[in-house]
Amino acid sequence: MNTSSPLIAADLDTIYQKSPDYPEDAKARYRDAGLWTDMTLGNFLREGARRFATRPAIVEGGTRWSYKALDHEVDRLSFGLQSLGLLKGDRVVLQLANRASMIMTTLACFRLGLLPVFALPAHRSHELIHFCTASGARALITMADQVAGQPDVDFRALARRVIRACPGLEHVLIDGTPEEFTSLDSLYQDTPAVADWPAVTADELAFFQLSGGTTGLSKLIPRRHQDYLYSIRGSIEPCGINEHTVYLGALPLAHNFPMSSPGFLGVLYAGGCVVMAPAPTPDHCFPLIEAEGVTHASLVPPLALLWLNSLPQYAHLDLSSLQVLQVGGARFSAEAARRVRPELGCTLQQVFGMAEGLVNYTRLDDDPETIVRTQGRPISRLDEVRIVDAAGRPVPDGTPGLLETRGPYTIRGYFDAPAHNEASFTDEGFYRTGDVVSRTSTGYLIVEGRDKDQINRGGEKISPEEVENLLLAHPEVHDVAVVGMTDAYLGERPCAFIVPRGDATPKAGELAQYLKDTGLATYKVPDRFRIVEAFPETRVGKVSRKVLREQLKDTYATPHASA
Ligand code: OOB
Repeated sequence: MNTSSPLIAADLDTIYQKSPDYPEDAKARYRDAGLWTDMTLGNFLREGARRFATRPAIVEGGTRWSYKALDHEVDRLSFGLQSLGLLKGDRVVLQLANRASMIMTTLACFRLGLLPVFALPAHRSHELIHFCTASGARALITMADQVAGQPDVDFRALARRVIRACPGLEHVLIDGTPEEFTSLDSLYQDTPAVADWPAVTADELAFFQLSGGTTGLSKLIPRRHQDYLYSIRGSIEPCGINEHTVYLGALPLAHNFPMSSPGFLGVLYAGGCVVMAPAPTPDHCFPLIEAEGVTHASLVPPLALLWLNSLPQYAHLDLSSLQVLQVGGARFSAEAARRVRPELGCTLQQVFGMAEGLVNYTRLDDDPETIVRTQGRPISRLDEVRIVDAAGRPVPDGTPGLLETRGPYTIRGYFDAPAHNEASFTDEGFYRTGDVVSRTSTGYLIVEGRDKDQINRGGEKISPEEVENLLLAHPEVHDVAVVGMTDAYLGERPCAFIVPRGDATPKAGELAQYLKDTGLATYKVPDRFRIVEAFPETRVGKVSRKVLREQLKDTYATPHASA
């Protein structure tokens, strides 16, 4: 690739060197099979603007954008981003709420070849600093409190903290009142800053998503146009998406699930309409379902339960337009899954996916038991799924084993992480998901558990090591182990076992506050702290997390932190 143009980021070659690519034979296979095409994430909307011209693309509150209008707004914002001097290949950390501006900014970045790093609204300065540093970002696009829907968080104050820690950051753009920063709104311009836009091709990098993290900080996941677009196109049919689809954007749109499974990108690809929900709770979502005739929504299991349990209070609303409720991100119990059809009156679609690639769906016409009991089957016939024992030998159907996968939209390595990639990918390029699954005789996967050091808090992933490292720096903490405790609502919550330093008596509330003050996202802060004298050990002298988890079993019902 020739990157020596003044329109292209000077360090783009280095970014490519650090982003593992598919081997040539695999590329040829995916292209020859017609899965990968020349289309890019920046130009599919051009075609949409022609085909679906005046049909609604986005609804936010009382405002509607047609496909043509959306395409035009994306152009205008692209001109503005370019006028800042941002170049193809520059990394831009995006942290935006579920608003039209999130979609427009994402598509403008794709169009210009800027590489967004998709942060979540739940992230705080600890995470943002890592994303900016690890990616070498030139810009951070975040929001003012009044548009974030999180009144207790000052995102501009977070941005100030990030700037102090990241000297390479040149621009902070704010959706909403900018204070000393640049307003995102002011960048919608009618004239191009530069006559020629850099060409972006389908084999190039498109953006970075974030791994749930098992070893400390999240890894950046490099995604390219052709593989990501395939995962989007491949989702349309199994999810029953078409130009009549009205999709509720309820989960944070920066996450892979509501972005591409089929997510807002899949819905826009197919000519449907994306309705922005300011929050995923029934009070926001149920009236929107009725008012906009929402046909599809996606949720994590705790929210699906909340929706089901809230139905009696909303009996006056007509939710009958809802055809499909997708649930994924964490295990949805068969018991809850069984309630969806009779209570909500729509088809449940279980979604078992990962930001690294592989996505499994139950199909809409599957028999009810398959929908309730399994987490679906892969999108593609070229998705390779291996279920193996600890020695790497395949296990028979019905036997739980470790899931390894390779395919047309599963990455071959994390960004800038050679040592971690050695452990996370096999020599043949299979991604070791760390999920323990079994396969039915019909090829459907059932998630049985996990063999990775991660806590899944209702779909939000937490790396114990990241939290432990922060707690170890606390003056009253000698040693720490963070483990997941079972929780009826969230599936799991983090609990920190603490061995105090000397005679210190650290308090739960203070430790939780300490973590928040470091800028850690609140969902990662343990719900419970337990002070212990020493940790149980395994036979080889390591902390036995299994024994710690067992110690918690009798107490997990109490949701608040206690010492
Ligand atoms: C999705 O992506 P990530 O990257 O936040 O998390 C992936 C991990 C999986 O490896 C698995 O451990 C867990 O989340 N997971 C599930 C699940 N869906 C994801 N565990 C049990 N049952 C499920 N249905 O979470 C994600 C990405 C795209 C689509 C859907 C979910």
